Amino acid sequence: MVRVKSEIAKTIPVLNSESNGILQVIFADGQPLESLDPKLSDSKLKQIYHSMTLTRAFDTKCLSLQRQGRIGFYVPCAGQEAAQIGSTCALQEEDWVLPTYRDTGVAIFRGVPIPLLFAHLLGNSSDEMKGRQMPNHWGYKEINFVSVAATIAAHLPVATGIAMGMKLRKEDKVVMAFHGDGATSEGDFHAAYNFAGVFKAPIVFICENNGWAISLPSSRQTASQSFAEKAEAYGFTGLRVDGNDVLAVYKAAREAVDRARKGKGPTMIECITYRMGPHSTSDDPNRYRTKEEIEEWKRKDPIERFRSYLERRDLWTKDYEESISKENDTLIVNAIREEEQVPRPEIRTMFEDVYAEMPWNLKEQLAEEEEESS
Ligand SMILES: Cc1ncc(C[n+]2csc(CCOP(=O)(O)OP(=O)(O)O)c2C)c(N)n1
Ligand SMILES: [Mg+2]
Repeated sequence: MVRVKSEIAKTIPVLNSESNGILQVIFADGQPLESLDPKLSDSKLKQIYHSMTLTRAFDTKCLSLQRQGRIGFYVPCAGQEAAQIGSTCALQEEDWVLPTYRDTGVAIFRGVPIPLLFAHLLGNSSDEMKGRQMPNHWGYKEINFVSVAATIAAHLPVATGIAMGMKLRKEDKVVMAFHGDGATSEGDFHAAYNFAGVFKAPIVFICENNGWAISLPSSRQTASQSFAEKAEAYGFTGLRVDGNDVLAVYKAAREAVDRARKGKGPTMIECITYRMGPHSTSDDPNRYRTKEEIEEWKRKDPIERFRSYLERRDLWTKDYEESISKENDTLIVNAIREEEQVPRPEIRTMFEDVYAEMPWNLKEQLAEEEEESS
């Protein structure tokens, strides 16, 4: 049993006997624990489900596009939709997110249009990153979605800093920062958590414990009993949540976001989930994990669990599934077709946005490049 002792833990009765100290709202058969059900409106529940299915369909398509050589690289998120969307759903529009390369569900739920995601993966001239960022390392300024950092955990001190800034400016906003189990071994993780705790920053850390950091299992990542208890050392609560249960994630995140907004400081939510696919399209997980493990987690698919819950509430039918699946497919197929026609960014964009006034050496290189490509 995990030790959970802080104030927020007392407000959420996480320690029900069936879940072994892990917050769970929807059981495997779709039955909710009535006392914990956040009782979201029908339309919100459907919006969450639709986003989860769109994320899965987009993810599946991207893997196949990479195999066909139509995009160069992709980082899949299948299996983690509940952790990503349940948490993001607790935020308001003006809040900030600092995601990882795997958080496609966060981008989709925050409203990044599918064509823009493809533009980025293709690195075409519609890409807001102008083809300069590694694939999956997107960022969208207008929606307070901070560009993904490839250096694991490097965004966490930045996230805490943003939250501290919000507090100093007396803004009513919250930061949500995502990281993996592997990120907890980085110095930046500890610096970010320490500052967040000391300065009571309005931040919620979402730790997506997906079992693996590339080929290193989370059992080898720490000698602690859980990742959540690391937050306790920094003076704030870490909760363990069934990361494949979208309502459990939402419930914990909602409480944490509300507390942060009220000035009550940070919370960490460890979402226990699973990376169903490879680490990236450059990885072959069959070399380091068993088929049995993969099969076991397939049975805990977060989308299926939520579907059973919706069906019990008469919000899901086969016709509904067919209609959203068709809608998702059409959106995805049209978007990739259109984005593949968009030309590459102009060469000059490679030299822009660093200096207010372009220095002579870059001007020279730019002129050479333009001459060669003309
Ligand atoms: C500072 C740093 N060290 C190592 C790497 C190489 N690397 C890329 S992803 C990764 C694993 C991260 O695992 P985790 O935090 O659990 O996130 P996940 O990939 O499982 O979502 C590593 C070690 C890196 N990008 N940055
Ligand atoms: Mg991981």
